[in-house]
Amino acid sequence: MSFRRKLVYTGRHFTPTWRYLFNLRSTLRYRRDREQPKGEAARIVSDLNRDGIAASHIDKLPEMWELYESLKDSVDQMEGEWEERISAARRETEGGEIGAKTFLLRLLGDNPRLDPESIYARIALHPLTLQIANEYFGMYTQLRYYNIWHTMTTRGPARESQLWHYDREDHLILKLFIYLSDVDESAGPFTYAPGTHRKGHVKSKPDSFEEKGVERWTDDQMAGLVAADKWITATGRTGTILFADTRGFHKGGLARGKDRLLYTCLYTSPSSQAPELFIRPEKITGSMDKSGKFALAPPSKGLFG
Ligand SMILES: O=C(O)CCC(=O)C(=O)O
Repeated sequence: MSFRRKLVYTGRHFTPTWRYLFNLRSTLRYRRDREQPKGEAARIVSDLNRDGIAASHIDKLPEMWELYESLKDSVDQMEGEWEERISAARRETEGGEIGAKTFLLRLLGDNPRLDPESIYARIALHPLTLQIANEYFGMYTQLRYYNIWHTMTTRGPARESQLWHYDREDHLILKLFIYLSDVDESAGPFTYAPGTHRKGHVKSKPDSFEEKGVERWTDDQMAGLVAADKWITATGRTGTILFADTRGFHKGGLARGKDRLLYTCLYTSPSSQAPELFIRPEKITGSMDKSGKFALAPPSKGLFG
């Protein structure tokens, strides 16, 4: 890495420069417009700030009931239409190249077309989900992808994101997961080491190993950093809503007994290097509030995003 790239990388990951150099505009605008979250949303933000993860349930967020019902209907229909493809993918789950994540099927494809009117975008851009994301970041955030994940059962050893790791695309990285199936221990629940996010109190990194050039941690290595009885294993019934800052240590998707179905989307700061995983239409149309427009603005290319 050249000296200049190293400097920019450090700036993007050092809180003051990340906020006041790379994301100044979205920080100041958010501070001017901010409305304090209340009730369940405030509780979610507070848990996120402390632990890096917060769980809720759709039953507690009535503002989102209608969208959630539409989401379930769309995904049920898709699962029906995809039956043969799911069976074919199931035969390929074991082995395969590291990186191919053969245990995971993305029902919207790897790069869905960004459609702000689709149920998948409307969930991510809902004023409540965006309020939680923006309040956690303290700035207007951007949406980088959404998808439906069908995680299939596997028998082989844990690999890729089934092993402990952390994401690196930004200083804070917020993922929303909405469970569309009951997720118990046998369905590969998302698992998190609380306090390991950038706002958290755990600042060190245990010894790691490499999986095809990517840094990973075994359970034993992770237990050396955060005791195993403190890990948050996000089991939950259908309708469970999970927000997690995946800059903290996490793993998931090691389903031994039954499949897992969920909706997910990703929010980052405008200056994040995370690639957008959807294909943008030439013009973005649709009725969106200010947070929604910010969330769909093209990623910032330089400073002061
Ligand atoms: O499938 C899971 O639960 C883990 C997901 C994960 O590692 C991620 O979204 O970064």
